[in-house]
Amino acid sequence: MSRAGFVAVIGAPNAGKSTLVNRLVGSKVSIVTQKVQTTRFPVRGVAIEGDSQIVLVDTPGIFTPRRRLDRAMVRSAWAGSDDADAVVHLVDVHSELAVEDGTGKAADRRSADDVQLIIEGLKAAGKQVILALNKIDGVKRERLLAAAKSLFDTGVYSEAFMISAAQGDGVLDLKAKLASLMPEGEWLYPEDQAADMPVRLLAAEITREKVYLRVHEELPYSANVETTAFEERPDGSARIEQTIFVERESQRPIVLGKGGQTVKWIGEASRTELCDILDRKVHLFLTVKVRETWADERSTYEGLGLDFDA
Ligand SMILES: Nc1nc2c(ncn2[C@@H]2O[C@H](COP(=O)(O)OP(=O)(O)OP(=O)(O)O)[C@@H](O)[C@H]2O)c(=O)[nH]1
Ligand SMILES: [Mg+2]
Repeated sequence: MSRAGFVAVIGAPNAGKSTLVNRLVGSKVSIVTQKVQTTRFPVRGVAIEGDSQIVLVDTPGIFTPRRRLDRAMVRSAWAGSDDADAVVHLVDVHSELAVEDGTGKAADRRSADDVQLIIEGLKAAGKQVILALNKIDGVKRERLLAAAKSLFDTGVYSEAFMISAAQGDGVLDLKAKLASLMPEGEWLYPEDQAADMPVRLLAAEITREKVYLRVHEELPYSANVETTAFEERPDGSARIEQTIFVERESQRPIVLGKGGQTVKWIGEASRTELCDILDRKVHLFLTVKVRETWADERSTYEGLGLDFDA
């Protein structure tokens, strides 16, 4: 009998959720950067293990929201976990241990606080989920066990795994467990389908990833990418037009770079990856615009499938 179901991967921003989903699926379905709050809306990826089809739902990080977009992202992450057959709470063990040692930076402390916020949320919901300690690479085993124990003692976890999403350690064990938790039933996607995102949105995500990779220091948080035109050309190539929106006039020159060099790099990196993913020649045209209110416009949320009024 075949099995199929949904697994939500939740966690603090930057825990490695998207990295894990990509690893489980075996191809890139969700963008990854070193910046917190990279994933903005639930992203599905499909993994297969024996007779089981596991639809992974990569979710935005859960944190204390301040702005409208934060609220919508966090709401969508919790909603993703409500609808799932199993939930994995991914925790960045580096940050947990750094905070314990007193060597943690502000980002580590924020991460540890967000982990507590999630544990409180799980308690309130009366939920038990799977704990996965991530980024075990370079951490001593005794320390991992101690970190796992203190989290496990909160009572919100049914079991614990130790993994490195980036390097793959422990991921197959986790995958086997998830497969066994899927309810019996017909597969939800064709066997050869790994991702489920409209192509215009996918193209925008790839470019947003390159923006973050290139200018994450200078651009705190606030860029959006929209695909404004996607045209299949008679020669089989695709012509894509996109706009990168920033919130401040001062951010435009950052994204453009000297003589347009930065945006050129972003366009070239995105185009190369899009050629690969779409398996065709791609012509990509980028424009950088200032739109102070993009994060407060209903259309932005509709485009991402997020709740404007969350
Ligand atoms: N050392 C180490 N780094 C990792 C591991 N997994 C992920 N990372 C890194 O952690 C950073 C964040 O990874 P993401 O997968 O984007 O994290 P996320 O949880 O999806 O982040 P948000 O979408 O912002 O919530 C990236 O720089 C990854 O390369 C791991 O197992 N070990
Ligand atoms: Mg992510």
